[in-house]
Amino acid sequence: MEQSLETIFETVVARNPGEAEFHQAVREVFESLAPVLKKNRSYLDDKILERICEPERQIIFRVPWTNDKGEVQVNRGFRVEFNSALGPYKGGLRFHPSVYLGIIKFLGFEQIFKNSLTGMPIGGGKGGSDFDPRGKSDAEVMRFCQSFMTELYRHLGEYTDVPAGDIGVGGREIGYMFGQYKRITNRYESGVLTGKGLDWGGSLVRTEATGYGTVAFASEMLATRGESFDGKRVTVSGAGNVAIYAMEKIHQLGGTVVACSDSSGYVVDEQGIDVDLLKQVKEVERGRIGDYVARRSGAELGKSGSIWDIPVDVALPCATQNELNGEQAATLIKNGVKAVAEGANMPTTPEGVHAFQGAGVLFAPGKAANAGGVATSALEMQQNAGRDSWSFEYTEERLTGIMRNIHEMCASTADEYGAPGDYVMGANITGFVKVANAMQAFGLV
Ligand code: NDP
Ligand code: 2IT
Repeated sequence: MEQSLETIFETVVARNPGEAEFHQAVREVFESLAPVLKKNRSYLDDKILERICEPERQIIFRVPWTNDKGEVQVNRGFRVEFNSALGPYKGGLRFHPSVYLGIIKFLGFEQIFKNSLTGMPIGGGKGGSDFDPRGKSDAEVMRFCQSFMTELYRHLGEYTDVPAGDIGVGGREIGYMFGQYKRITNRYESGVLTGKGLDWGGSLVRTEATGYGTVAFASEMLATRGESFDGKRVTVSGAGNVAIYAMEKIHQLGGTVVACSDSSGYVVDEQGIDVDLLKQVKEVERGRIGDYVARRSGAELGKSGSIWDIPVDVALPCATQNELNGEQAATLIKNGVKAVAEGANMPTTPEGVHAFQGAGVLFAPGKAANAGGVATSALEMQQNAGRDSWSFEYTEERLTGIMRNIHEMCASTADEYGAPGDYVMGANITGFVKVANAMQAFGLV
């Protein structure tokens, strides 16, 4: 990293001790920015980098609730309102026991640049809790969500801050939170949350959007080398919202997903994952990957070290941060992987990213490849503002157009800055410049 950037980075680390994932996300962006600062020193003079690394507002709060035995439980809630230069804070809520401030800040920081790349009027934010929804009854999840929203509502609004889902937060949780927001505020403010149910202000394609969008981005990358998903073997890690709809789209395009996973292990299914069965196990029954294996002949639980040991043409990490490391990347490369696109946020470690790029593998960073989810959230906000609802076909067309545009911008920016094919640099620079210019236009804020 260039010296001026290294100095600012060291300050960020010192000011935010113990937040390893946040440091990692900041470093990755900074590593792309030297040529931008060379072209435009005013970003340094105006302290844009120092300002962009400091959230506009961070809210940390107590979330008390009672379990089904009547025992009092206490969790911690977070909302980091990172940057509102381009629009209201926008980004998901994550409910997972690993959540702490450093995770929410890394996700919120990524969200600033991702949302900028979508071309939609949305700023960056993220929130969540260390609440673990696994094994909880619907009634417990409801009481938790109501308590969470009882504090959070005062910070939200369709023009202020608009949460959505992320790990552990889907349609059920959004329903409980929207219901509580409506009750407390006495307002039917559809645009305050996205990922809503289709009967009460949700958008068609939002459920599918992140997975479909990731596959759209990967298709665009493959097309630059005259290739497509047709006939390709693919691994998709995870078995949640992003993973399931990535698999569905790959099969529509003629590829075969031979492996997927959850935190209990991975499954290998050489005939191709049966996505309908996986939806039944994961979305309806909230079961484990082993339940899929038990009901699918020919599928087996993976026995070797990791899901990345399986030889494939394309790999889509769609579970969680740092799930694909340098050694695993080397294995994928040895086995002939052609393209990797991040459906999850920051799933590849820096060593993994450098390995793929060094080997000439097409590599799409999450902030570009998984932007289809938040972009479709913005389309949901647009429909809510217009009291309108669009068809599946029209909404998917808009999503595909947005993903093509992001690919095009990342590729052309990488070309312009002398790093053709470097989608990491292309995404970081394109996302950053727009936010930085807006911050400068607003004066010192
Ligand atoms: P879900 O909760 O629907 O699914 C998450 C999946 O990842 C599950 O299979 C889960 O397994 C697995 N997983 C989660 N944490 C871990 C862990 N620590 N170790 C191993 N496996 C884990 O979440 P989503 O599909 O929505 O999110 C997946 C990723 O995509 C996240 O990185 C998220 O930030 C990102 N993302 C999501 C978007 C969205 O619209 N939902 C938009 C853009 C990015 P298990 O059930 O066993 O925990
Ligand atoms: O990481 C992400 O982009 C999301 N979890 C989706 C955010 C949103 O507001 O739809």
